[in-house]
Amino acid sequence: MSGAPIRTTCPYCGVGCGVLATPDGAGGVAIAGDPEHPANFGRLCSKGSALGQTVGLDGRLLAPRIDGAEAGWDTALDLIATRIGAAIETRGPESVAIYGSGQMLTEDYYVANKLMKGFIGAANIDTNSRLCMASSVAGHRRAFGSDTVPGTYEDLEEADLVVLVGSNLAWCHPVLYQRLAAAKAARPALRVVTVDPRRTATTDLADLHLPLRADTDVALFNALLAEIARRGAVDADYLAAHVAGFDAALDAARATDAAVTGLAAEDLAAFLDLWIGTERVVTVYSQGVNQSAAGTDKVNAIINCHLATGRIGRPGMGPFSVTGQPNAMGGREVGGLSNMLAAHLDLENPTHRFLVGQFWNAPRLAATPGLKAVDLFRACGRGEIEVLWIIGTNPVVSLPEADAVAEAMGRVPLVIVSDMFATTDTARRAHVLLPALGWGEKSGTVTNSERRVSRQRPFLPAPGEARPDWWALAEVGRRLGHAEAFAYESPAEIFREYAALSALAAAEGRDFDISALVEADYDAMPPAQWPVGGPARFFAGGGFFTPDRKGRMIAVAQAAPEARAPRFPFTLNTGRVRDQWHTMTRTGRSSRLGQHISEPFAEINPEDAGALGIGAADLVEVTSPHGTALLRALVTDRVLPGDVFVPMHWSGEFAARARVDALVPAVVDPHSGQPASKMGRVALRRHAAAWYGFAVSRARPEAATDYWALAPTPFGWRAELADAAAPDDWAAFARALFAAPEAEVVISEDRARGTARVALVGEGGVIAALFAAREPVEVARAHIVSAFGTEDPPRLLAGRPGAAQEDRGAIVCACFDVGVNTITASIARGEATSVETIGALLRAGSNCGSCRPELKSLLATHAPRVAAE
Ligand SMILES: Nc1nc2c(c(=O)[nH]1)N[C@H]1C(S)=C(S)[C@@H](COP(=O)(O)OP(=O)(O)OC[C@H]3O[C@@H](n4cnc5c(=O)[nH]c(N)nc54)[C@H](O)[C@@H]3O)O[C@H]1N2
Ligand SMILES: Nc1nc2c(c(=O)[nH]1)N[C@H]1C(S)=C(S)[C@@H](COP(=O)(O)OP(=O)(O)OC[C@H]3O[C@@H](n4cnc5c(=O)[nH]c(N)nc54)[C@H](O)[C@@H]3O)O[C@H]1N2
Ligand code: SF4
Ligand SMILES: [Mo]
Repeated sequence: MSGAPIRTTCPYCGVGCGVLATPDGAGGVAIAGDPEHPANFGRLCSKGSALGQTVGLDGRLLAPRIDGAEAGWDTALDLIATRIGAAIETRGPESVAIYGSGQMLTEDYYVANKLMKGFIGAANIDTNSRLCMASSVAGHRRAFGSDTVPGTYEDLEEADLVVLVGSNLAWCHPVLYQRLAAAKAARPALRVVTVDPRRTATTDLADLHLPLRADTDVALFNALLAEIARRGAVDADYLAAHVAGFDAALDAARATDAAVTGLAAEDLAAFLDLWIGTERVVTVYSQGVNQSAAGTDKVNAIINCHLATGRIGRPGMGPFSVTGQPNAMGGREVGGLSNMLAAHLDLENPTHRFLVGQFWNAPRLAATPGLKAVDLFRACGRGEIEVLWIIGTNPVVSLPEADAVAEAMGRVPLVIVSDMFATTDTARRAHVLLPALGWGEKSGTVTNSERRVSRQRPFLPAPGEARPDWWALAEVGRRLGHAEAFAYESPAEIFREYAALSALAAAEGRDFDISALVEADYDAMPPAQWPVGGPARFFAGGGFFTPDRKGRMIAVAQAAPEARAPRFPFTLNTGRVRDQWHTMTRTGRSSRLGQHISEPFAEINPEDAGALGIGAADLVEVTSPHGTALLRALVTDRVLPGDVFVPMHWSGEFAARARVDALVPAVVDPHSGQPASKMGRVALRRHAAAWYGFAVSRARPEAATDYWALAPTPFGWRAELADAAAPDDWAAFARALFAAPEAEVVISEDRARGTARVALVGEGGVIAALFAAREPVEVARAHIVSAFGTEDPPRLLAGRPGAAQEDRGAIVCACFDVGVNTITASIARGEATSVETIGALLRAGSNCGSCRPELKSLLATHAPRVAAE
């Protein structure tokens, strides 16, 4: 397969960018943005641009395994079906559970949902979207009567004010951010406000940043609603015709004191003026809103303001929940959550149940909602689940109280994991491993944040025995005796069945309708926004999906701030970095992406760091009642005093103790069941190690030190290390670390100063190098990474570039490998004076543009002082 580019869709974030993939015929692929896709019009971010680096077969699971031994598909599927059958027989259908993912394609999801809810007969299927979108779903359903996203991406460009609440759009939805940045550049009157306790890369675009105290968003938007009413800014006609619940919502809003937000009075006033005074306003929200015990209330507090002003469903106006995963939206549509049926039909609604049951010809359609993710794993821990099938998600890393989750899995007699890799923290705990097709191999559809259904098309052959998830699910369905219901031969057949079901849903007055696609040529199907053939936006003229067709304002109260427990005085905020995707099973393999941030870290305010004696580059132990993590301290005033921010990405595959969800308590929102992933309570302590190290190697090091973190480089690996006791014999230590007992050793050691530099030489030159010291090691890491493999041992061990070379520093631009030192030097010389000149001179930021916010902040901090100053 090589030649013409294949049109497909990016497998990362919910922006859902179109990708042109041109296979080279040797397993590789050239990647470009699809200029015709309406989500990105040709743009891609750093992760999308690096997709070619993540499709290799290195480390792939290529055959089913039972208890660690390779097995044929038949054996594995027979075993699964037999055990599910027996579980249903002996302990009832509720003893079987599926835990899926917004990274499954719609067709996979449809079959999983049908199998579980229709044929196994319990609704114990939930997905990682519970950790992600559940509060938005619950908020939408309360306000709109359905899980409807009213607006489109164009609204961000057409608005006069875009408010980003709990959203780091620059790093998490980079192409949407770029569309917004471009719109603002073209029309500077467009205002941007960020609402986030942290200053992020996104804040650079903002005219106003509101660093509110964690979890006080309800108070902020209640203050806005009260002020809307006070200034007479309500849309009385819209309210009278289309909205119920105004009075109660306003009473609740008036009872709230905005002081808990901790915002400066003038910032709050500026925000109220801007929002109330700007008709075209879009309020975008993401995990700072959803991932909270008050997530659903936050969503409704925001929607209330849009309903009260009638600013919804018109160009440039409306609340806008951006989705995280490539198919978070598709999963919601297809009934991936344990309390929904397919096609936005409700599990609680007897008419809807009847329709779906009849359509599927299902022998025992589930009658009650199933367990939500956190409860599902608690049930595992209580020994109530016999068979657990995990598909496309890594709960041992991503669920709160993650150590308890790992333990709970140990109580399940049969754990099946479908993944592309056998080495994930979750896969390592499976009894049966099923090899799944990955991006580029699998075929189906995904829906993005603006309700646009796009095709993921295959351009690589299925490797080994890997199969699509829908196929494995359907095979189990057939083996359970439902041959006809699961007789699918292709994703196209599944999609057609689903599209036909959506016609029934639409006839019932539901919003979701893709029935126009029943006859579509599946392979050629262009991106289509739903309702297909209908208007692009919802609710400008009312028409909500409630019994009286009115939208609902909901009375929401700000919870009183929790007293800080003296033992755990810090608030643990968690989230994402630019170049990693979740638990790093794919992006963790890309050397391009691994160089932006190569280590797990904790952002700590300088005030707190000072009080605790934590210096820059120290290691810090973060402890909660549930677990501990060991991380690099990043001392920065980007976080408020009392807060600490830790990325969610680093797993047991890439670091010793950095799974932050081991620390996060399993507190959930009462309406949505979504965990409060950003508001744990922790203690911080400086970790004193006897030595620290930096290493590069060809093969993956076998680190067993207290602290280690690994990242790939173009020639192998880089590692950060630290331990409580320094080895007596560095040469022996290095040989063990790099599993090279025979290697020749070049060493330079200063016992008095406690430094050691070791190079191991094997076949073809240097195979590894270690730099150790009593303090966090100061060597030019980017230089060592690029010199490794080309320099002789003494020059490599010198640890810094020769006079003729420069040390690029940490990589900022992943596309062209441009380091921070190169950029700041050019700025300091007065050559690079803008993001554009940096692009022209150094190329940085001129391809995908994901680093442009960072370039902007470098320009702000490194611009040369004018002599007269
Ligand atoms: N690079 C990258 N991009 C991704 C992903 C990835 O793994 N990597 N994952 C995708 C997925 S699945 C998702 S869900 C999205 C998530 O996208 P985002 O929600 O934008 O990302 P997060 O970093 O989780 O959190 C956003 C912000 O919420 C802030 N926050 C924390 N507490 C509060 C609060 O109480 N109030 C407010 N207002 N803000 C708060 C945090 O400081 C953080 O900056 O990203 C998607 N895109
Ligand atoms: N503390 C904290 N925790 C969080 C969050 C947070 O902000 N803070 N965010 C939460 C959110 S929003 C999310 S979405 C979750 C994400 O958390 P996870 O879903 O656990 O993260 P991923 O790394 O995306 O895991 C996906 C797995 O599926 C595999 N995979 C990818 N595609 C396929 C496929 O087609 N088929 C199969 N069978 N496998 C596939 C990948 O190799 C990987 O192992 O984390 C949540 N956890
Ligand atoms: S913004 Fe980046 S990660 Fe998201 S879909 Fe587009 S290319 Fe993929
Ligand atoms: Mo997510």
